[in-house]
Amino acid sequence: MGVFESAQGMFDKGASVVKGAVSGVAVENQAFMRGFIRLCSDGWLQGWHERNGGNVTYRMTNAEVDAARPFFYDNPSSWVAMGVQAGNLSGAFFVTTGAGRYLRNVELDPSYNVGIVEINRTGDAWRLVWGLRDGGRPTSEFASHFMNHSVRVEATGGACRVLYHAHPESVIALTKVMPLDARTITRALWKAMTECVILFPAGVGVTGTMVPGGIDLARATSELMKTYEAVIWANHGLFCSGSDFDSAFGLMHAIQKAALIHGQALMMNGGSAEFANTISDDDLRAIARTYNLAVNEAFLD
Ligand code: 2HA
Ligand code: ZN
Repeated sequence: MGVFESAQGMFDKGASVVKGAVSGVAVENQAFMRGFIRLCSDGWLQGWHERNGGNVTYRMTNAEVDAARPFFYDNPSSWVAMGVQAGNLSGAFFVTTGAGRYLRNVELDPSYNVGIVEINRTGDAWRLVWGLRDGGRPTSEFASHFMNHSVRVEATGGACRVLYHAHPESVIALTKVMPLDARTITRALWKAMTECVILFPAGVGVTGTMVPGGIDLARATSELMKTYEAVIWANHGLFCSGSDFDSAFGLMHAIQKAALIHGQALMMNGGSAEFANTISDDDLRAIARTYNLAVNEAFLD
């Protein structure tokens, strides 16, 4: 099929709004949205998204905005103040999951469960330009995502585009039994398997138990995200960043797996973390040297 797909064809593929004179590939079929949808489905299949648990945001490129713009609403929503401000995200466009909507359902009906929001010039309000049909709003954690995009854009020279929050059970379980400090938890995760220090050499940040969707959680996370690519929310879940969907999903997957291994080893070992065979600090240093990693030295003995 050529560039001018028939209106019926677009509906068959799940397109939301087919405007009279619009041409081009429906938003649902554009590569960035397919990547977003796949991450949601993969997270659901991992078991990390009970009910409406978890949320995802993606900062679009200018070319992606241009390709999606013909499908934007003729009348966007009015501006909604976020209560937080970030000058470096002025005019940005984000794909976001919807408050109260289920990641499990994203694949079935993207334009109901996912939206595109535009950020205003002052960087303190959003408006809906696509999707989240029937009165949807961005995720309850949008202020958190927004502040953290601002921090990660700064920390990565603009490379970070994806923030992904999930409820991976082994990570949550670890926060019930371990001291809630980044050094202790990072060391346990690094020592779970040799890949971990390669995947998150800066380590993982940790917050205490906080109100979900609250501004305090947003602020605490964004302070930690200046240093870490991922932050564990005690008794809640994990917040990961990445330059693309694969890296954000991969980081979530790796940290969850490391937490699972650590928890299983503890159980097999009668609750003791004195394992017969572990990864020593010298092993971690050797990996860091070999792979030229900027490992967080403060977390090594
Ligand atoms: O989106 O996971 O933290 C629902 C949540 C809130
Ligand atoms: Zn959550």
